[in-house]
Amino acid sequence: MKSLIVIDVQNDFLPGGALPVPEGDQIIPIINKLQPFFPLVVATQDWHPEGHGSFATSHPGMEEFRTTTLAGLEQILWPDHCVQESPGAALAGDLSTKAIEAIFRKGMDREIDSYSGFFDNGHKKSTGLADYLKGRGVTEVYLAGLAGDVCVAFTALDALKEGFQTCLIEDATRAIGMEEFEKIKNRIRERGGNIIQSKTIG
Ligand code: VGL
Ligand code: ZN
Repeated sequence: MKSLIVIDVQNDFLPGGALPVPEGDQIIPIINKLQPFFPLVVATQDWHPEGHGSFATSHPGMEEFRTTTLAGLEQILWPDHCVQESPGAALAGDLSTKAIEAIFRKGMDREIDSYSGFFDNGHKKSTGLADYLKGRGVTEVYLAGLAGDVCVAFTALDALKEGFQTCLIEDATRAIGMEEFEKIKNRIRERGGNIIQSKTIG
């Protein structure tokens, strides 16, 4: 049984948002069209408290997009984004949500970032997504959303670790950094994942 996981399709990641992914809005009609082909659709939502440790503004003197250490891990410092209950944290208005059965939130711990929909970046705390999918009989996951090189890719790598057959739908994602995206797509392939196009689904 297969599931579509829609990752972080939130206003702050769209053009005009706080942490815009170039062309991020272009994936929304594709994701809407894909949903009817899946017996289960779930979503994730980046959901940070104000003053989250991944925000550059939480590190006086540090600039956005520079790297520091958080919870002992390398951490890119982002603009403030997806603050809990802010309009930027809401799912994109054009995203069809009728078929989304559950939404898994992440990034709520100030002290550690959470790119994957399954675990925080230190792999300490689970969101429950893997158990939920397994409980629903899912064996294959298809990934779409934002950003391709960050949360979508980290979710793909964790899905493989959790034993799911994993397909990243390339035209249903956009990346922040194109070089990073190429590298991490190769890592996903090396670990047994597939990079596919939406036209092959249905
Ligand atoms: C994301 C950077 C920071 C994402 C979330 O959803 O890809 N990227 N937080
Ligand atoms: Zn975030």
